[in-house]
Parts: sequence; structure tokens; C-alpha cells
Amino acid sequence: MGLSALDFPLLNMKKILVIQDLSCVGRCSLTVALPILSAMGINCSVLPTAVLSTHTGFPKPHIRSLTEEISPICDHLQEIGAEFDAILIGYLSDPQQAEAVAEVISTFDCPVFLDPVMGDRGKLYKGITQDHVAVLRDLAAMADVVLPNVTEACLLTGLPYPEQTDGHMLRMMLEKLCGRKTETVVITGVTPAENQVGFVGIHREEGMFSYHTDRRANALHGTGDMFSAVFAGAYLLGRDPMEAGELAAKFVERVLEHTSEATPYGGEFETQLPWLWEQL
Ligand code: PXL
Repeated sequence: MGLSALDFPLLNMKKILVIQDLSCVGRCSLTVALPILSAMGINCSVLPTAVLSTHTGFPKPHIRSLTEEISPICDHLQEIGAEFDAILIGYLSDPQQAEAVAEVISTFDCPVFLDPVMGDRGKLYKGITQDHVAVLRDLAAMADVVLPNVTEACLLTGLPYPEQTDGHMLRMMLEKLCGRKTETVVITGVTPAENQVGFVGIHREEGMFSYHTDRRANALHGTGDMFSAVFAGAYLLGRDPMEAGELAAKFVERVLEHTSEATPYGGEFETQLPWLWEQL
């Protein structure tokens, strides 16, 4: 008899620690990762890197970095004996946070998923500096799974951003990013043809894999964060990287399809959570 998601509470529920910002308005980061991972039957704990009134796609957000809070929070979690099956890292609000985040990684000995949030469509997000790029390169080398978009893969590998991705360049980036610690890399937002979009990935033992579909709409804010949350959740529930990527890509496609208007408020993922639950 197959297991359904309803059986998870009876088994050993998976636990993940998500480290990224809390943007009060504008779906992204924790406000998408937390509901998505909960809907997948995963116990999601959070470590906010910053509080922002909105994500940086809105004009002039109020930003409070929580860099100083990361170590004391980590110490207390260690004191109470907290354990996690995985850590998912997303947006850091300043490069100084990387050191504290590296300390969290070494405290909780578990697989690390890194979405190196820095930019999209060839441009850095507001406030992301070259120092930020440099520390994320170091952090990427400490992660088991790295989930950049094409822009971020170029920044991590030092290659120029291409308007149209080509297979040779993607393979080069995947091989460069797959390292001693990093066993899986998935580059999202690849465009094998003008009206196509998808991902390419590499697993150290199993080699390359890819997925693409017709491009339905332009990207929306927060869809990268949705992809990484679904991907990490599915991987944690035992899916292989290709299956995890396909589920994450299909979830994002559904969000794009069901979002009435492209605004900085982001993709209307809430209505797609029941579908996600049914896939598990
Ligand atoms: O979705 C990526 C992201 C996450 N967090 C913040 C952002 C962005 C992209 O702009 O500004 C605060």
C-alpha cells in the first residue's frame, strides 16, 4: 500500500531550518518557503536574516539586518538540542551574514541547500554588491545542493550573462559549481529556445538532467524562492534531483498560470498548495 502525505505525522516528520529574510509585504523568501514546506508535511523552522517592509522590488523598503542575531539564535537552538534534516539558505541582506550562516552550517550537521539569491535577468538585485557575490561563492562551496538561476550561476562562476543560454556554457557552469562538497547543482530559468524555459542540473554520480516546457508568462517576483522551497522539500522526502526539479518547475508553472496580474506582490501560489500536497 502506498503512503500518502497524510501518513507523515505518524512517521518521523522531516525537519528543515530555512535561513532567509522576512519581507512583510510581497511574496518571497520566508513568506513563501514556510507555507510551501508546511504544505509538504515538513516541519519548517526559520532563522530570519533580515526584516524588510517589502522585498527590494518595491521602492525604498525599510530594512533591518539581523546579522547580529544569527549567532545568539544559533547558540540557543544548539543549547536546546534542536536538530534538522536539512538547512535551506536564501536571501542574505548583507555580505557580513555569510560568516554567521557558515557557523550555523557547521553547528547543525545536515545537508545544506543554497539558493544564492543575488539577481535575475542579468542584473543584480538592489543592494547586492560585489562583496556579496564573493561571499556567496564561498558559501556555495559549502553547500550540498546549489540552486542558482542563470544570472546567479554566471556570477558564481565569473562567466558573462548570455541573453540565450547554450548547452556548452550551461555544462561548463554546472561542472564548475559541482565540487568536493556540492553533489547537486540545478540552474533555473534556462531558455533552450525563445519560447521555452526550464532547468538543467547535474548530480555528481548520476550526471546531467534537464527539463523544459513552453514559456507561459514572464517571471514573477518570488518564483525562484518557490522553486527552491519545493525542490528542497521534495528532495528531503526522498525524490531524486530530477523529480524534485520537475515538481518544483511544475509548481512554479501553475503559479504563473493562476496569477491574475504580474505585480511586485508576487505569484499567487496559495491556491496551488492543495495541488502540491496531492503530488506527495
Ligand atoms: O526573491 C528574491 C528576494 C528575496 N528577498 C528579498 C528580495 C528578493 C528579490 O528581489 O528583495 C528581500
